[in-house]
Amino acid sequence: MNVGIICYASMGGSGIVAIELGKALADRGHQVHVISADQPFRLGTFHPGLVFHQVNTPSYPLFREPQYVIGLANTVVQVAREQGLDIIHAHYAVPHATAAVLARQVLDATHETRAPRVVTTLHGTDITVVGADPSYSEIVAFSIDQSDGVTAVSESLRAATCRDLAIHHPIDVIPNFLDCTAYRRLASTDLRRRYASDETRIVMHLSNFRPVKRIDSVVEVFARIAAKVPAVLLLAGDGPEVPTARRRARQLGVADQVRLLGAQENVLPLLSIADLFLLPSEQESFGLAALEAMACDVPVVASNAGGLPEVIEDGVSGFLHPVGDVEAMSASGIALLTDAALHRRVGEAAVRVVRERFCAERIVPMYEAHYRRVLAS
Ligand code: GMT
Repeated sequence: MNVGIICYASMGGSGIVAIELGKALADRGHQVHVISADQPFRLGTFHPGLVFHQVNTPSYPLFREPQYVIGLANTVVQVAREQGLDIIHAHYAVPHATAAVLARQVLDATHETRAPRVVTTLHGTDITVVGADPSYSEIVAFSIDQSDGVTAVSESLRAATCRDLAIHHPIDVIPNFLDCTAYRRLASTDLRRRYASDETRIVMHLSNFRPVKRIDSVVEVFARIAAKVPAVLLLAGDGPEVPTARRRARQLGVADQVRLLGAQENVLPLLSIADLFLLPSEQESFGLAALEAMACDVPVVASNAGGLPEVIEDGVSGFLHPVGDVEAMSASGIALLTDAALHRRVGEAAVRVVRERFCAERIVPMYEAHYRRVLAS
């Protein structure tokens, strides 16, 4: 198949999933055209079968705002015509589903070729935060309903979409995935020594530092852990809540034990030196960062929000606690860092879950089957 993938270039799970799907589809013999405002995060170097098309949004003195939806839909029309796309796959509904539906309408109207079918994958905040906002909800709901196929990354997100946006279109749940041949704990003693002595435990958090991630809870849980166990906190990623992390670490007297690493393209070496991963988010439709940690044998302590219980089984492959319950989260963290048998058992269960349920070879065929169903309809 010839697939156009629309995604965000910025840091965030939806872009990562879109690019990993593009690479996996290309490896399976499909032609893949990635359409984005910029070279997406983690696209990396040349990948056979995968071509990147940049969206232009020319400015004009009259406009105070960039006309991104028009530029994106226009690029999709051009790529679809030149490349004969079968599928336009929009990752993150806002505004990608809208641009994809508009592009299909343009191609339908001109009758030059069979217009491609539109598949929209819902990732989380495109529904729960942005899409459900009354300023956008009518157009977001319309664009999802007008898609030929709709997928969501968890059952929880599927339910939230039907509830919050009154979507009528059937939604297939296709979970996020990892390239399990690459995602495994690396031997990285030298890197570990850079951050921690032999007795010091490494606690990690990785995100785009948005308010939904509850960065204050990350630092509060860490401070409670550090009061009992020698530990450092590695914070990877970037976003508006970075100053919150700095401020809270200073207030709690743990600033010297917190390292801000900034945006990182390759997180595998970092996850490979971690002993514990914290994800106390307010909302999380899936929690790709937790899955990445689990694949690297790192036990996760998270909130039981959204789709996280579909990824982590509480007490078996990680620990889940109510949003904001920093006391319970730190107790689980301390237990994991002081009980080697528990740490081993949870880490092994986490790796097993990833390998049994969330590897590319299991999930990518679900997308291919979804595309085939949509093309046949
Ligand atoms: O966390 C974000 O705000 C970014 C957002 C995105 O666009 O990448 O993340 C969402 O999509 C990821 C990939 O499907 C999921 O793993 C994240 O759980 C989800 N984030 C939220 O629901 C908050």
